[in-house]
Amino acid sequence: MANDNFTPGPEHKFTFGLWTVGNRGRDPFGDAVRPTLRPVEAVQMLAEVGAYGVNFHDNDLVPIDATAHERDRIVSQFRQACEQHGIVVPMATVNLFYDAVFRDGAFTANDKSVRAYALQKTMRAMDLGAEFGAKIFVLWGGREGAETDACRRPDEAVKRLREAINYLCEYSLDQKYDYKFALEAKPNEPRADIYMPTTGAYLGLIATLDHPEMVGVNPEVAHEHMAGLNMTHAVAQAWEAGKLFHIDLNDQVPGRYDQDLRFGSANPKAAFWLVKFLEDVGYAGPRAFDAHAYRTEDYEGVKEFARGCIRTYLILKEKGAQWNADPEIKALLAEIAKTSGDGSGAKFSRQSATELLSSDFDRAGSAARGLKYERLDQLTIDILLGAR
Ligand code: GCO
Ligand code: MN
Ligand code: MN
Repeated sequence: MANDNFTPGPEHKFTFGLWTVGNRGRDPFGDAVRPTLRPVEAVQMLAEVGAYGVNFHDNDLVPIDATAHERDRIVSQFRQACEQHGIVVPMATVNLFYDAVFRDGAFTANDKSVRAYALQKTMRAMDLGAEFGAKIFVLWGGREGAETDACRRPDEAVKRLREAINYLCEYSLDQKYDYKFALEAKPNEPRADIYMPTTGAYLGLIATLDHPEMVGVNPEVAHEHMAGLNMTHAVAQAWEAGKLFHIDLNDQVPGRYDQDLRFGSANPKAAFWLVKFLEDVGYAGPRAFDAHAYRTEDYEGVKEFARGCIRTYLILKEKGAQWNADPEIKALLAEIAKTSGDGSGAKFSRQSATELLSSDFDRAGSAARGLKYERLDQLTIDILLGAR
């Protein structure tokens, strides 16, 4: 491979949340290790590393207790920074997890005044995102869960969640914001259990909403890996359903705390299949990195981290193109294609069922044939390790 020019462009739509490069390394065992990075400084840094856009929670930009006057000043400074550095805001979201008021959940909390406040806060966050032209609104229900199921019947939580999303869809329509909502699942952390633990669970909920066409998903690598699942399969199901409205890229070793590692740094092979899938199908939405730098880093290290996310994506994209063009891989895929058919034979009719029922199959012959997936996978590894 001659090309070492992995330069990001606007066509790649690489974005970072303010909370990602602005993460100060605080964890349950230790305090911040990096000074505060102001939103305007984050925008400058993102431009420097080649990002296309920035995403934010309402309170990443505007403190929860800001006055209207402060809000306006912050918004105008931030807008200026975005314009100056050519950074766009494709996605906005709302923080429904940090403040103590959300300790029992937001849309699913037992206290109806908390549920109403969560709606109000989200509508205001939608107003804020719309001011910056955001068309995607992510909802991550980090606190929508439980430590003990004594607190409420879980089906009541599902009903409350549905009601809230329906309300917010109507608000978006009423305000002509043209938002697409992207629901982000996570199995646990910060709650012991979160109600919508996987992307698949949200896909099930979406079908029951008043405006399913306005709502899709925001799968995150780390969240599917925390549940021990295959991220690419979750993404593929969402894509096939027309529901892949956004994606959060990072990395995570299963069975650990929420690590938010640099994209592709823990499971490069899984990251490869994911990037290859997104590129093969032509996913055109933002590629959002929702990760943060190691706690060992200063802001130079944070830039290394951000550049690394982008670089790994672009390397894997090139590896995917190499995989698709590899003559031996192509020959193996052609062999698979010989017996795979196009699926149309499976359409039911009385006649096709009669024919199928009276068919003879070479069961033993089919079962005896080696499928050569070992060779196919080793070729993949050779490509990934640079031996091909
Ligand atoms: C997490 C989540 C968040 C959300 C963000 C957007 O595990 O903390 O991934 O980073 O993506 O809050 O709503
Ligand atoms: Mn996460
Ligand atoms: Mn996320």
